[in-house]
Amino acid sequence: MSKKIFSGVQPTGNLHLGNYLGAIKNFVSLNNNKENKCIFCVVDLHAITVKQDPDELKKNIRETVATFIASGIDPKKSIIFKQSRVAAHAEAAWILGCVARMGWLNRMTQFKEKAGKDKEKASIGLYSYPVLMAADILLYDATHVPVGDDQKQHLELCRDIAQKFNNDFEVENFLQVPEPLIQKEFSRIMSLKDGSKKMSKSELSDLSRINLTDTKDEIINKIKKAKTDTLSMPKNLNEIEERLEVKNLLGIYASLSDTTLEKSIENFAGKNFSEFKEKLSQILINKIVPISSEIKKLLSDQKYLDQILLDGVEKADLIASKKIERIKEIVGF
Ligand code: AQP
Repeated sequence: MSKKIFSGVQPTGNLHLGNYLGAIKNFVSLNNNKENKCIFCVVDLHAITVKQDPDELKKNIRETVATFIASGIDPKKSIIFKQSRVAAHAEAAWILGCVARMGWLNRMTQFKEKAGKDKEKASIGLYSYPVLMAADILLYDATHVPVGDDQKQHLELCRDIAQKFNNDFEVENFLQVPEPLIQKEFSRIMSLKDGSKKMSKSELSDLSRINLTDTKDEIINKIKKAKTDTLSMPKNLNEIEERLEVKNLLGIYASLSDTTLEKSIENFAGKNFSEFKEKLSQILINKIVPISSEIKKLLSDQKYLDQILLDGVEKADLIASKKIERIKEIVGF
C-alpha cells in the first residue's frame, strides 16, 4: 500500500545514534519504497522552543540536511525542506491550538521532562510544541509518521486534534488521522552514561551519545567509557531487566546487526565486557564512520545543501498552502 510519510527532525545539534536507530533508519527504508511519498522536514520552528544561538542554528540546519542524505535519503525521491519557510505551519498551529484542549497538553510528558522543575520559566512554545507538530503532519495529509518511541504521545495528541477538528466543523475525514510508525524493538536508545535517560542532543556530556559525525577513535573511546556494571555478561533476558545500561548496549548491538536482543545475549553470554565492547565498537564504526565521512563531504558544499532546501520548500509550500486555505474556509475566515 502506498503511504504518505511525514516526519521532522530538530536542528538542535549533532544528530546521534538514537535519532538514527529510532527514526532516520526507518526514513531511509520508507524512502526506498517507490510507492511511498515521503516528506522530511528540518523543524527549525520547533528548535527555538529552547534558546538557540542563531549562527549555530544555521549550521545545524545544513548539518541535518547533510545527515539525511549521508544516511541514505535520496532528495530526488523525497521532499526535504525547512519548516520556517512554509508559513502554513505557524498558521495551522494557531488554528489547531484553538482546537486542542489544555487538559490534553498538560498530560505531555516531554514538556514535563524538558521544562524540568522550573516550568514557569519554560517558553510557551515548548508547551505548545505538540500542536505545531500536529500542524506539520496534518498539512500534508500524512498517513504514516515514522518517529522514535519518545514521540508516541505527541502522535496520539495529533490524532485527537485531527478527530476533534473534523467533528467540530463537521468535515468527516478532512484532516487525515495519521498512524505512527514506531520500531517494535529498540525504539528508544538510552544515554551511554545513564540507562534511564534517553540519548539526546541537548545532554551536556558528549560521552552520553554516539554522534553521527563521530570518528572511529571517538566511537572506541565512548564505548570504552560507556557505563556497565560489575556483574558478568547476562545469560538471558531476565538477567537484564534491572541492568538498564547493559540492556541498552546489547539493544544497540542487536539493532545494528539486525538481530534480536535474545540472540545478542546468547552471543556474549559468559564472555567479558571488554570483548563485547570491542565487537560493539566495531559494528558501530562500520555503520557510523561512512555516514560521518559523507556528512563532512556534503558540508563542504553548502550551495548543494541550500539548493536541496530550496527545491524542497517549493514542493512543500504547494501542498501546504492548498491545505491551509481549505482549513481557513472551514473555520470561517
Ligand atoms: N534516544 C532516542 N531513541 C530513539 N529515537 C529517538 N529520537 C530522538 N532521540 C531518540 C527520534 O529522533 C527523531 C528526531 O528527534 P528530534 O531531534 O526532533 O527531537 P528529540 O526527540 O527531542 O531528540 P533529542 O535528541 O532529544 O533532541 P533535543 O535534545 O534537542 O531535544 C524523532 O522521531 C525522535 O523520536
